[in-house]
Amino acid sequence: MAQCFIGLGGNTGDVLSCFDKCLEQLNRGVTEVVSRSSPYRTRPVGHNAGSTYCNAAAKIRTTLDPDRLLQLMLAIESEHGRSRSVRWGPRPIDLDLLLYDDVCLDVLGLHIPHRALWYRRFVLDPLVEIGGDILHPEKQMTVARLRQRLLPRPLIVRIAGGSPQARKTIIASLAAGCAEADVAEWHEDDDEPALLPWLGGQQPGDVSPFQRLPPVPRLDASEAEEPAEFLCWVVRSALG
Ligand code: PH2
Ligand code: MG
Ligand code: MG
Repeated sequence: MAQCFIGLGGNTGDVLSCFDKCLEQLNRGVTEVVSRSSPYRTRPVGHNAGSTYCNAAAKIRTTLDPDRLLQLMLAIESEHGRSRSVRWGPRPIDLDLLLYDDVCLDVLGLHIPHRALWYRRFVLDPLVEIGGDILHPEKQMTVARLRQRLLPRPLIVRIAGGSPQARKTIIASLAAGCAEADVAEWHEDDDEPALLPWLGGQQPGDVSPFQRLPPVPRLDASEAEEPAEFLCWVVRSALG
């Protein structure tokens, strides 16, 4: 039996009763719900995100492999009216596979642990309630510690990689959009920031400089279509 954690979120309709129904459906046959967090009202993240969200987390046990479990979760989501027309749009239910034992998997459509779990307060707050001592297998930190490192204000954000001009632009736009964050360029001898977004840039044949940054708090923004916008939502999700 694998031990997994899933994140639940939603902001349309009767979200709490939808959580109940989804968890009932996940508590049958090959999957068992072991515990669940209380619901949290959270600030919507994303410019299409709509009104206040409700988020929660659940611990489950299953004999399904990660792919099958994800298929089951997607089937339950669509049964409850989830459509995927607007990225980050309002939704009755979003079920995210956060952790599956200590599996690290990065294939098309399936990223375990969930890529954003380590810096999103709307994921970490409920997760810590039911599994604070669980170790994030990639970051090698407990989820309680991952959450705690986001609490000091201002939130320290340092920008690495990219051109000096790209860094300048990003810093200005983050400083304007996120008042509770202290955003500046990264210098190697700085104290560890809360978030260290990397804007890309690689010498041919070199080990990626990104790989040389510490696993926490590095964050690869080099493939974002709109890095300034992407990072603005990242920082807001870390502020909570
Ligand atoms: N999920 C999103 C986008 N924005 N905001 C909050 N507060 N909670 C969420 O679960 C959430 C969100 C996309 O999955
Ligand atoms: Mg999802
Ligand atoms: Mg989600």
